[in-house]
Amino acid sequence: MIDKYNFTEIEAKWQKKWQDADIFKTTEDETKEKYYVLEMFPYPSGKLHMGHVRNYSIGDVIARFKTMKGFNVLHPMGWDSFGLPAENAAIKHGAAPSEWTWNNIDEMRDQLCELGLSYDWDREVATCHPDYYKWMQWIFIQFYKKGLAYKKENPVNWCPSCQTVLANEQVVDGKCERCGAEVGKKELSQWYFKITDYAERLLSNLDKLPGWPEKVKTMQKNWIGKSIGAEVTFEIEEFDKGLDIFTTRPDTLYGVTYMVLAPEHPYLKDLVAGGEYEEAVKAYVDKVQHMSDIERTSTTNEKTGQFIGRYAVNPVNGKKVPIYISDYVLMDYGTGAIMAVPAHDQRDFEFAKKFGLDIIPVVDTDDPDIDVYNLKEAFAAEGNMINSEMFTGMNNQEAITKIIDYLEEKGIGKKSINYRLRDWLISRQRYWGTPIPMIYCDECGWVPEKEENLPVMLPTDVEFTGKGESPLTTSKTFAKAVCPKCGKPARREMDTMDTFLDSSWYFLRYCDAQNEKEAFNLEKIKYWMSVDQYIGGVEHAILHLMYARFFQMALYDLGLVNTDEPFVNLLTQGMVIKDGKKMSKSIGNVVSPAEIIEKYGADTARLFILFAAPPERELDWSDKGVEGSYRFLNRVHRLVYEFAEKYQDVPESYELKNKADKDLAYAMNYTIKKVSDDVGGRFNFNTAISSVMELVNEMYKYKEGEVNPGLFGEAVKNLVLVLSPFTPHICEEMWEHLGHDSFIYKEAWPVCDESALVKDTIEVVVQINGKVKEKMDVPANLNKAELEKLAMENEKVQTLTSGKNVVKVIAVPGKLVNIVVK
Ligand code: ANZ
Ligand code: ZN
Repeated sequence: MIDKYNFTEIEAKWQKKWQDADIFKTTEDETKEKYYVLEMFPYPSGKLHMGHVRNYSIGDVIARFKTMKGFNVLHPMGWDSFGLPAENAAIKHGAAPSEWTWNNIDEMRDQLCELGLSYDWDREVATCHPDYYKWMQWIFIQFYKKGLAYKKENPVNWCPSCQTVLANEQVVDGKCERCGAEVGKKELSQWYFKITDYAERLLSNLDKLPGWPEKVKTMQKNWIGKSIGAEVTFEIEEFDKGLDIFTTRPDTLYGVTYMVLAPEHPYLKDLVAGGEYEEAVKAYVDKVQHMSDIERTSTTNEKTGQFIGRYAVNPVNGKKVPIYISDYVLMDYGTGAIMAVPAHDQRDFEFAKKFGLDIIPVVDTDDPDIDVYNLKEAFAAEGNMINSEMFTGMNNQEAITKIIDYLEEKGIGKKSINYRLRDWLISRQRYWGTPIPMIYCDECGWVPEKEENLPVMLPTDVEFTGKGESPLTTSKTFAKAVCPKCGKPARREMDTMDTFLDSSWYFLRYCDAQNEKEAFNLEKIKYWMSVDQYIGGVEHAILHLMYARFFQMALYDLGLVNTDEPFVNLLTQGMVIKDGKKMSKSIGNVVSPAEIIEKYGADTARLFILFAAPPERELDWSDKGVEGSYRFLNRVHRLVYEFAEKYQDVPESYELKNKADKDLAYAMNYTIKKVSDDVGGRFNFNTAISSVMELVNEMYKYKEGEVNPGLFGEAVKNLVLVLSPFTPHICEEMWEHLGHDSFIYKEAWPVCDESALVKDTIEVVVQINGKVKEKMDVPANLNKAELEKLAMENEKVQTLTSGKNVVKVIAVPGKLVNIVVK
């Protein structure tokens, strides 16, 4: 009797067996080559979504495949479990953030197990666990001691009605997400990491990452935003300080017609004090204060600004130019002041048009459609210098270097490099995060907590009202501390860390997750790092990956790890969409993993997700596709069970007796090769699965004829083996049914017999004057002359060429013969 494919039973059975036998546990083994495959760990929201299923299915296939290939595979999972949602739940439902979080973790862990994922759960980490955040605090202190952490005043989002600090994501259209009040700014002293010290290395190291998608590297490059240019000092009339500006176009110095300061520029107050423009300037500054940088730098807004009643002097030609303030100049880039060249910068062009300022071209072009003395928009391309004294006539690129040399010689400017990358603001006025382990003493200032006192525990005697600076301030016990330096009473830092810190080193902790003495042991890091394959959503292409790279570099410089890049290869999986749209509650097109697993089983869900699209592309959810995957697994199951019933005592060795045998041997070996290449190479799981489907078709065809049990048994065995990384439960079940008492997960990956792939005969086409006229099956190993002879003897060819003059015959063995006739 043929058993029905009962996925519910099979999947529960194997998940339990795997767990009981602890088969996914990994330890360092110097005799084996290691392979570290990692999926981005989830935030424990409580429910798995299809994006997770896709991400983890991809990782699981790779992990299982590499294991079968003989690698010592590290495949861990954990929880990015600090963050705002837990705190919001506490405010809304009164549940303690820790309780809410741990319940969610338990639920999500169960869901991951139901997918049959091969994680070594002994290495599980949760960033909200004191065993983890203790070491987070320890790392913070190492960074602090190295001068990588500092405190500085910075404006934060402040809701005047809730009396609370808001995260950027809590500000919606400038209003408080909770109460709808207009959000303002408040100056708070905040902690920063000096990621800018690493700007150049974060940029140049990208060249060492050939295994990363180009688009991700480009996004990182743009985020770092390196600009090479010059700093030039302009004198201000009747003012004792020079005005430094940053420009990427020193070649345009002779085209400067005005200057612009950021409204926050430190000179501004003194420049306007007591003057006739003081009031107007103040009013403008007030207006800009409420705008975000995005609004300020928007290219679609009409330009605004205010003359400040002052003039600067161009250091190269002594020309006097007016000074303005405008929102399009930002204080925290370059020097917060610019020289404006309307002829060659579009923003300056629009500003000059609006305020009736001069436009002086200094770069000309051969383009007949552009008249630089009568521009419709700024001319930003290359060209030859005009109106620029001794630099006139040069190519402008050449002029850039020449002018910088000149500025340096005269002592009025110098070469300068700027990065868009800002220092990382890491403090949050939140409860559910890692406490920053710093103590403020009136005598000693900021002092790190003693390492033996770590972790600085999150207190539980706090209130969640949604009001006030941070729930931590409501604790009666937390603030009180003793200065680690002088022993006097002192107070603790009330801010917690940005959760991006937690996720910047979790991959290191996985290498040594249970270490109670260190964050991680260097020897273990040396064995496992770097991560060979990292997999996650492209939404993390900038921040998470940048921060993790920064941590790795800083830890490397501290001698704590042995590589300065954490992830050798990166795969960014595409989104799961339905009906052409991103799955979302508001559209109502969400398909829940639990539903699919209940109806079809985890193997079907995995197979569909891996088959429906290459991993980097979008995946269009299709109920039909799921149904198809389910039918395919049933078809495999039937085939295997029928074989096991019909043929017992199958011989180990066999001979290929006829064409059908040879064809099946070919199909089997071809599939082994194809799946090995597709999974081992560029992760083309979809084409790998197609080739398994073709093999199944071949096997159904084959069993209708004369069956060679040894060969067929071999095909059945290999079919189950190559399918097992994709659909592990059903494959374990079939493997057991075939009489094996081992886990298929521990089996060796099958090897392709290349000799079976050599076909005895091969098809070649015959062309006459370049047009295909005939196809012939010929022995595969023919040489040119033999092939030509066979073609000319072919009956159809003879008819077609009869009476004509054969001018030339070109024979390409294995492919074609072209006969040229007149
Ligand atoms: C004169 C000039 C002429 C400029 C020209 C450009 C074109 P990137 O490439 O992004 O680094 N700039 C400098 N500091 C600024 C600030 N704080 N806020 C807004 N704009 C600022 O851009 C550098 C250019 O942006 C600089 O070169 C400066 O304008 C402007 F034909 O100087 B340029
Ligand atoms: Zn002290």
